[in-house]
Amino acid sequence: MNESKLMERVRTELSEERYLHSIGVMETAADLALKNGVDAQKARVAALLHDCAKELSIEEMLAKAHNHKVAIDEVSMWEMVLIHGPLGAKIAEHEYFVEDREILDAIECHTTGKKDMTKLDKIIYISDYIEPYRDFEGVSELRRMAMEDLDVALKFALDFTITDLLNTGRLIHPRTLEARNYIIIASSSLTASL
Ligand code: DGI
Ligand code: FE
Ligand code: FE
Repeated sequence: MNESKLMERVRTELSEERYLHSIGVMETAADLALKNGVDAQKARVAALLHDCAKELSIEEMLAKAHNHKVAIDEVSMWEMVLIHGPLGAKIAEHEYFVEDREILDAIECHTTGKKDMTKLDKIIYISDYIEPYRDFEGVSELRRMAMEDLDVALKFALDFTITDLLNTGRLIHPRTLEARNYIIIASSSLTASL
């Protein structure tokens, strides 16, 4: 499917608000891709589809997860919002016919992150946080960081998520912790080797 077909389809499947969010992520991700030497077209497709599973009902989500053999771990069982990343990747593959593994992987990990994220994974995670419609305290600072250094922005965003999860008493998914630990270790070994 070409980009305008994808946009048309996403528009009919998602609410107006979620569609506008996805377009916002798409523009931000394309910008960050160009700045970081990443294929902007891949970033646009991953961004456009990243939340394609977000508005399914719980019943639909569980049925599709079952059909596509998406394993639901214990934390995701309690925090079902976490399913829309891995399930979204399957829907992008089977319902939007995306074949590119890098795009599917970026959709898959866009909510929690994971260890050893690619530049495209980081761009989608961060763009989801800073797209123009997002409004929270700290968003301008995060936007500035993202324009300068993806890893610094990613660490800030993960800290922000984890702090919020702690403050609201929610479960922290192991992949969220792995993403943060890994980015700190990778950044410091980078500095140490200089
Ligand atoms: O789908 P979006 O709203 O655009 O953004 P998203 O995919 O980043 O999802 C954000 C939600 O995911 C937000 O409510 C926090 C939640 N989240 C992210 N990591 C974790 C988490 N929730 C739990 N319980 N544990 C996590 O580790
Ligand atoms: Fe999402
Ligand atoms: Fe999103």
